[in-house]
Amino acid sequence: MELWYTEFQTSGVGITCKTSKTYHTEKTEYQEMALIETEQFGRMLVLDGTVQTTIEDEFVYHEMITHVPLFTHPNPKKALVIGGGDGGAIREIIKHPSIEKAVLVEIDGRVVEVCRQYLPEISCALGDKRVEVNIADGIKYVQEHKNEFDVIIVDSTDPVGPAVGLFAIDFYRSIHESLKEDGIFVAQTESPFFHKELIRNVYRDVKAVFPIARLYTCAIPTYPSGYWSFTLGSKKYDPLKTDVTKIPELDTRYYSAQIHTSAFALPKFVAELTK
Ligand code: AG3
Repeated sequence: MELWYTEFQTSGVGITCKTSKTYHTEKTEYQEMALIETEQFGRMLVLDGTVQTTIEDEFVYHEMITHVPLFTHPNPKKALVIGGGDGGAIREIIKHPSIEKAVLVEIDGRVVEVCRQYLPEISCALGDKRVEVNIADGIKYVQEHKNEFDVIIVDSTDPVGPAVGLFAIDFYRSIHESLKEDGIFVAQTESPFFHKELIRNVYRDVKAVFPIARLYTCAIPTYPSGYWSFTLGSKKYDPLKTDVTKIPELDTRYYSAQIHTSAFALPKFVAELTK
């Protein structure tokens, strides 16, 4: 018998993957979690019915949420990831030799534990000596850590349930205070096809808090519509002014010096969301 898993991305669209194994299911204190084997994308982490990451396409998201801000900053030493319990963003951050400390603040400790067990390719850097893992509320954490980070990355789930507060202007204000005077912030901000209002609102709020706000996109097949966005807020450095000739060759498969700039070239219907 064939077994297929569907995420209903909107009331009228879903993505369906053939699965061969369920490694783990659990109802944690915060959400429902499943770790399954899919034929097309390999092992897949699902939280509250939404695909979070898969072995085959995770590199796109994790490279794009990290290297764009980290190469926009001339010398990032201390980075914070809020959410991102799978460890993929942390793995990319520690590829930067200037990084002295990478802090992960994930609210659900079970996500970290299950990803350590079943997704070692993604979670592999969580034990690195430059990495600190905190199981805590990211909103409180930034309120309690002022003027501390060069880069803050918000690697959240969709803006429902535990992540709602991570898409709010008050949170962006706290992030602004938690960054040093030349710090940079990036958040994942959903699909330009399916979540236009959200992108518009986040961009407007980030622009109200940071002198520089930018939207960039990439292709991620397992996320709604396959086309994804990130919103960046910066106190000083503009990613469009990065001297990309200075970006060294990194061990990446999506991000490159050329992509650093081209990711900000938006189709007209997406650029519209920033006006
Ligand atoms: N966090 C963003 C996942 C959003 C996907 N949404 C959905 N499938 N409806 C990814 C976590 C990876 N570190």
